[in-house]
Amino acid sequence: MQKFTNNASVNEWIEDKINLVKPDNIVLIDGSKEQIEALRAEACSTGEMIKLNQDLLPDCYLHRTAVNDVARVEGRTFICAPTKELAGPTNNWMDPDEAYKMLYDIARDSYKGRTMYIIPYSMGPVGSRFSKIGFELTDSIYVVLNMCIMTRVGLKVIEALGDSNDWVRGLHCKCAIDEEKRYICQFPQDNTIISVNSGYGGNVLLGKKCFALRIASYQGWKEGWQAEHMLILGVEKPTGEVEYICAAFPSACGKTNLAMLIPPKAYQEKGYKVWCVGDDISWIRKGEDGRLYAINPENGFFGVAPGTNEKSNPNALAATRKGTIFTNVALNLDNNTVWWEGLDKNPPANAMEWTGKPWNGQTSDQKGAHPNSRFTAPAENCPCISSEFENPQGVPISAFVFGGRRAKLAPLVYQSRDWNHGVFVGSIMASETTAAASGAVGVVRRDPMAMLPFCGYNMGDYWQHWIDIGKTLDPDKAPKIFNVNWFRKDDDGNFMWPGFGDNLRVLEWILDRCDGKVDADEVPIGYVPKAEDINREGIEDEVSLDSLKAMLEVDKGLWKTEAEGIAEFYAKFGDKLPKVLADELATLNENLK
Ligand code: GTP
Ligand code: SPV
Ligand code: MN
Repeated sequence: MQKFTNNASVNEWIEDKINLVKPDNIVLIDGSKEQIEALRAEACSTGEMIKLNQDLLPDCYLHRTAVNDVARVEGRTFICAPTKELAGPTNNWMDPDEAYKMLYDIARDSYKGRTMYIIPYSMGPVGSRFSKIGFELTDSIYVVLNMCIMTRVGLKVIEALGDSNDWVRGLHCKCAIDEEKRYICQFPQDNTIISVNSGYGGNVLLGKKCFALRIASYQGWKEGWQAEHMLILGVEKPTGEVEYICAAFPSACGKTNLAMLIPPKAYQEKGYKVWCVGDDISWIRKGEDGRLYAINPENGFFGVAPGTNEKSNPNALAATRKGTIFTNVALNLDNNTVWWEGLDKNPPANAMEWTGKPWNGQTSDQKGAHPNSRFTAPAENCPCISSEFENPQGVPISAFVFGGRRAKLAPLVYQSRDWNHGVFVGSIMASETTAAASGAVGVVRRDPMAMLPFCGYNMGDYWQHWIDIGKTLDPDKAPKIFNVNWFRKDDDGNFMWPGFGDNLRVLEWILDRCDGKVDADEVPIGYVPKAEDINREGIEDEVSLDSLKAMLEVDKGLWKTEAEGIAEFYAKFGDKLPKVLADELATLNENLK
């Protein structure tokens, strides 16, 4: 047997997969600059990547995926647990034995004429008690280079693993990018992920959604911690004190933007700052002082490109100016840089759109960048990266915030009455779908805790896990739980709230509630702010007090209809629905009478 590492379980598994996929060459990724540079050059020589203008965008590259392979495929994502009930009603399920057989048949011999890259990676700072290790085998240089940005890769990871068997096995095979044979399968009981026939981000960067959410959520359930689809940000107050918030919004609903927000002028002048710890995933555990602590298991940002600009998110834009891989954006042929809708008002006239066809920047029916085009940028590039980003202990969380896209119904912000009611608030989240997953866009669907596509076990058990964690927390130390909606629209279809940096005005209210500094009105769904308590300094003209009142309104009629939808959704869970949540729904109905 070949010795790729000093770990027998690793060597044995890799050997087994080599015999299955039959690569021509095998390369262990050591994370060195030299190796990365050689792989970039190789990818450029085959056309897999395009080297961009190195004066304007040093170490930046463009990659185009197949046109049928531009987003996560939820319909082809499976939780392969021993029983269907373990996966629950919101996941696709396949019997593990059948799944392995089907996947091995697809993967067999698929590396012939190709190279196998072995990627040892850590989710979380190497050596932190929060962190977990994985190995991804892939035949894609694009995957290797993205993993080197998104995770901690290299020999130090192998060293940290030692002879432990606690690591996640990941096999990725590009095969022929056949969408009919595309499968993203998680085997939580086996710590295993197999992904075939895709070359797109969330389907193939196995450390991200497959491991850090689907597998890790299952591990957290078994081991007493949580893996959540949450950003982590720190709000630094004028006193210098920093308070941390975790927020869960569905895909393409504003996590990256909130995590990196620039305070409005009035706040900057007072000395407010916002620090980004993470923009997509949180791993959360109780600390010795009884508070909940969170780390960001990732090492970079796989962010939505369209709409990112100097005004909406200058920090994200700055993060993409070096060492970044762009996927499915437009190429400006005049200066060999990239462009996407919403970057600026000057689409390049001499360009190629995201599929590589010539584009003059004008055609209104054709986009330059795909709506789910992305950048993969190193976290260390971000001007507002938190000094705690590498802290192996994580940061203490003061508030959990849930949210989504709701044109109507959900107020700008409301607070839950207590922990269990907060779990209810998360469980009833619903949001309009986005381009982050293939399928219809703009359809409202239930997306509990923004985890619908990412929960690796029965969502009923997941809710119970939230409730159980709450039982272990002293109410004074438990994060307070809120819900926000930046996307409420007026009758003309315009967003009512300016959003982006101005969202800090809402975070200030949230933190003041955590610190017991501000009052609130009790309404049927929880507590809402008094409109006067949301600071409008600097936006008085844009957002009138009446408009703010309208955004905070709770329409009992609409909520009664919503409660019916919740009951219907809950019914799918049968006796897996925690009694606490059934009781909370009954209370909501009572309050709406
Ligand atoms: P994933 O990476 O898919 O998990 O998404 P994300 O939650 O990080 O989403 P992101 O921050 O990239 O936001 C995606 C879209 O939401 C972009 O089109 C933004 O312009 C838009 N957006 C973000 N914040 C706001 C806001 O406060 N108001 C409005 N109206 N739009 C916003
Ligand atoms: C999401 O869809 O929530 C993402 C992008 O963050 S992906 O990694 O493709 O899942
Ligand atoms: Mn995400």
